[in-house]
Amino acid sequence: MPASSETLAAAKADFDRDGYAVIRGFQTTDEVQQLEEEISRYVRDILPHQPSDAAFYEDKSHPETLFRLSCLQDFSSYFAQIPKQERFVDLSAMLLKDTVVSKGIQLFGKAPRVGNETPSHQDGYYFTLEPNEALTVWLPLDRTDEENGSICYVPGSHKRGLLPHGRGDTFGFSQGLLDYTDEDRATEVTIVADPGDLIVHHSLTIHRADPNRSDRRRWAIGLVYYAGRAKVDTAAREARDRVTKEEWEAAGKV
Ligand SMILES: O=C(O)CCC(=O)C(=O)O
Repeated sequence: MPASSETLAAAKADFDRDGYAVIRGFQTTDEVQQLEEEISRYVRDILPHQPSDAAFYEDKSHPETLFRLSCLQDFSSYFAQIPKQERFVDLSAMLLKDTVVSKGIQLFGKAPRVGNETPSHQDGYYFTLEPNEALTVWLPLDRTDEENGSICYVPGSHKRGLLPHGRGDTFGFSQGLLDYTDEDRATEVTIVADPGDLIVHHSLTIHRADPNRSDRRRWAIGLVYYAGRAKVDTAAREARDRVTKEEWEAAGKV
């Protein structure tokens, strides 16, 4: 069922004030089920023919430790059409007050017991935009809670601008916030969500997630949209790509 105008207005108010919003029951059980089936099909039939950086694992010799499927839109017509769906485009355009450009769709996984932490960061560090106006729509495929690595947000942090990031130890999120303060930790909000819910955050909102300490999987689909007025700062992007590549090479991941 499409979100009501009241729900959308509330999401806009939350997004503007806090830098994130949650819309409960945005997708039906059948839609979530279809996403699940298409991911299974993708992993079974398509992924084996894709470059090695299309998927990342905590331990490559254990496929069940999958934590990222990147650039799904490039390798699958099913996943390519999802970011084009009106409901996601219209929601993103309304939140960013602009036209939006889709920048892809990926899977964020945390496998039971081994799923690593997501260090505190702002997506805008990776996006390198001027102005830094973008968002990520996050669609949980599993219940996410304090035990399996829910996303935690620092409300209002999108108003602080882009903060310094530096090298961390987490492959796939190599750059974390240099100064995640005690106050940030004290004010962070953990989002408990169910499959079908939609979570969305601004590119400057500080967020992080704990490791998965449970026996339950924590998977989510992420869709990124840039505002039409946001332009890529190519020098910053090249510098960021260089840092990432050097780190991956040093870690023996590429
Ligand atoms: O799934 C996660 O743990 C992190 C996702 C994230 O950082 C993002 O969607 O921007």
